[in-house]
Amino acid sequence: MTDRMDLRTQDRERLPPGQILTQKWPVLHYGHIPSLNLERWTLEVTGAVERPQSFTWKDLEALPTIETLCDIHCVTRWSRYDNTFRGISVRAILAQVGLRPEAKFVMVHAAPDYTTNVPIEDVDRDGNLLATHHNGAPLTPEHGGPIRLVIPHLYFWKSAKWITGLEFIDEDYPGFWEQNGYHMRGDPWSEQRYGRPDYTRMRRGPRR
Ligand SMILES: Nc1nc2c(c(=O)[nH]1)N[C@H]1C(S)=C(S)[C@@H](COP(=O)(O)O)O[C@H]1N2
Ligand SMILES: [Mo]
Repeated sequence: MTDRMDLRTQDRERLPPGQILTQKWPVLHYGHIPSLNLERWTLEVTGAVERPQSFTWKDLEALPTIETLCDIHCVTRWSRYDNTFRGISVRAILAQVGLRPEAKFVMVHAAPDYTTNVPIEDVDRDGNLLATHHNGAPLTPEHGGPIRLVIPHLYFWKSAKWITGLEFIDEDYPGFWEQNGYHMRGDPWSEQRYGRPDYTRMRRGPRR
């Protein structure tokens, strides 16, 4: 039938190489599900910024909210279409703190003890958000509720659940999965799944 053929043609362009489509939304993370209390939770924005700030939940509520409709792609090969995330625009946070020229990479910090590194160009993009809602409902704890990062154009391990900080750095350092062999950038369209083996030996100094 034409409908089916259309769908297959569409899929070929929509599904990145090596991915398999799923209707469900798998839950994936390392360690336990933390419970973040938004009364006490803060987003620590540190490093190469003009105005480092510890954002409370109230501070973030004053910033613009955006909605992003996107497909998500996990490095373990599942993809899920048509996710509408709603939350605080990452660019609004960047505008608030002011990037310094030496801010070339971001180390994303999350509970419980998760990190992931992302190049600044991949962070400073319109669709990126600190999501609080998915398809109209508050994010459930297993999917990163009450607040997670969403960087839709990269593999989903870069989208840290239970986010607690953005640290702007001048040099790239591997985060949690990157130290364990995952790619430093993670573009699904060019299948940047794994990085160089010697990333596993890279270690960084103390948090600034
Ligand atoms: N804090 C935290 N965030 C995390 C992870 C994690 O272990 N801890 N895992 C990542 C990985 S590998 C994936 S694929 C996605 C999964 O998100 P989901 O469970 O909502 O599908 O979360 C990412 N964010
Ligand atoms: Mo993942």
